[in-house]
Amino acid sequence: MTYPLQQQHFMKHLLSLTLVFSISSLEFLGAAKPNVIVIMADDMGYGDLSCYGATTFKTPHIDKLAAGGQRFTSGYCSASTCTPTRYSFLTGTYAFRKPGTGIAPPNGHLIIDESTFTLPDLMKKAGYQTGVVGKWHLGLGEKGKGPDWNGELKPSPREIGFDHHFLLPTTNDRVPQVYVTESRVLNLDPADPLWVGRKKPSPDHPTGVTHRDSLKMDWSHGHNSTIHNGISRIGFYTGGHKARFRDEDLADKWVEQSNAFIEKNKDKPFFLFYASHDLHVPRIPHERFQGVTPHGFRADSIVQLDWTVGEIMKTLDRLKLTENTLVVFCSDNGPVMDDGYKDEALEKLGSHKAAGPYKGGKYSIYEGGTRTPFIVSWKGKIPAGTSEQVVCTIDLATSLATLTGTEIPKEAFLDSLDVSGALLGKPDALGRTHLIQQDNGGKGNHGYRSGNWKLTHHAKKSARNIKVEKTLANTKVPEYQLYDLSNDPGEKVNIIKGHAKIAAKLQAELATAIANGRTRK
Ligand code: NG6
Ligand code: CA
Repeated sequence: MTYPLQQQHFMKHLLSLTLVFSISSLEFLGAAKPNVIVIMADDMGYGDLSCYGATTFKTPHIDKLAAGGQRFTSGYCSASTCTPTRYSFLTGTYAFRKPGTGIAPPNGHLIIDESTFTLPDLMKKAGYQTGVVGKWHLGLGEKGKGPDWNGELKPSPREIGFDHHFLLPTTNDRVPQVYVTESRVLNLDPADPLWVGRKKPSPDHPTGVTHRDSLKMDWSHGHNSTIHNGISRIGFYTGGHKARFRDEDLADKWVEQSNAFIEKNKDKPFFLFYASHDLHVPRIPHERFQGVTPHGFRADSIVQLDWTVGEIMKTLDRLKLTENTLVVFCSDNGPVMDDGYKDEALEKLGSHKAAGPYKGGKYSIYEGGTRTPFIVSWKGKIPAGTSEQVVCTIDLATSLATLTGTEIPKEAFLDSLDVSGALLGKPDALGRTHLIQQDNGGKGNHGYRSGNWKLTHHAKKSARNIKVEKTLANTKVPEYQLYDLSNDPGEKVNIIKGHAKIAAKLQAELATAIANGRTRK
């Protein structure tokens, strides 16, 4: 069949248009699958970075991320302790929905069921290589059994979506001080098996109580069991001497391992969860960072963490991946000063405000417990600016699904909302309209932010509990309180009496969100 000349021209034009379109959609697809690195600090408060108002020390590398990307002023983690925030970050579901997701003990089993569709599962489905480096604290091994320290640690992150892991099993104030990689303890000598337990293994076993004078950092509460590297910990262990690390070397190891993962996967899309241990106790930064701030090891550890971020960014630059990598910086809960060791965090605090203008910190449902630094950077793709949109670590799951064009099963990511537009700094894109904040969980304490209203609910039985609300030491807290964050970000004046209708509406919304079992439609 022959066509008139004009029509032939038109068809040629159409053909080249289609070609251009498919090339640009390929480019778009490429850009829609950037590498993703989530850097999660441990126990970092809203005011703990110079880009969030700290003035007595500098965090230039994280500041640079913030200056080139979106810096959120209402960025949250979902809980004010570590395990529930990490649980909800990886599962997209509020941790209070699943009992047993509070702070994990040394011998705790993996608390994420193998059948759960997780964020790393999503990223794998989207064609990514997935890895986690750093602090785990979500348990290892089967329920009822816990970790088999001398054998295969199964299930491990591998069974819930991570192709690769290089981890500190819990937190470093808990035993044991060994690395776990490829579901095993690294460098374990079978002739010197590792034993971990809750009871003193022998009457002469040295502890933080019996050998307190020998400690290089004294404990203040708890943390007085087995001694390793001059520091007594939570829990007991023996053996595994060749596998043990020095606290001072953790940050260097995270950099080495993160860089190795990036380098190995530089030609494929990758998802890296870099879970730093800084600035959790025991705060033992490397010797070269000790004393670099006026605040003792707590802020020295922040500067160390900042250095690790700089090293990872350097690697991205060297491999020319910066423009194809989305980097999120966040924290797992708000700040704490004395968390069990006498490291002078409080004595040397000076004018530094770790929680910024917010009330409470770690263990709290006030803003200071969960409103934390939150930065999203992607060179050339995300505009620089400050965003007031409400976003939460729990939202990364669904937002990354949108970003990578990947479908989420209906029964997954029950509370993870799509805030991808806000994360990318798109003009007029909205974040969340509501957020539930929890403490360590299980006790029924919740914060509920809806717009600029903030309702706090302290369950009756915990309203006098020092452990739940350390800052409230033995003062009675009203079961419900209401704050207007637009006028009173520091939650100073409880206005529930004059605003009964609003309080009742928020109370009902909170109760419904809990009862419904999900908040993602
Ligand atoms: C608490 C520990 C605290 C810290 C916390 C977990 C005591 C007295 N306190 O039980 O030191 O380890 O658990 O912190 O033992 S988190 O950031 O991992 O949630
Ligand atoms: Ca933490």
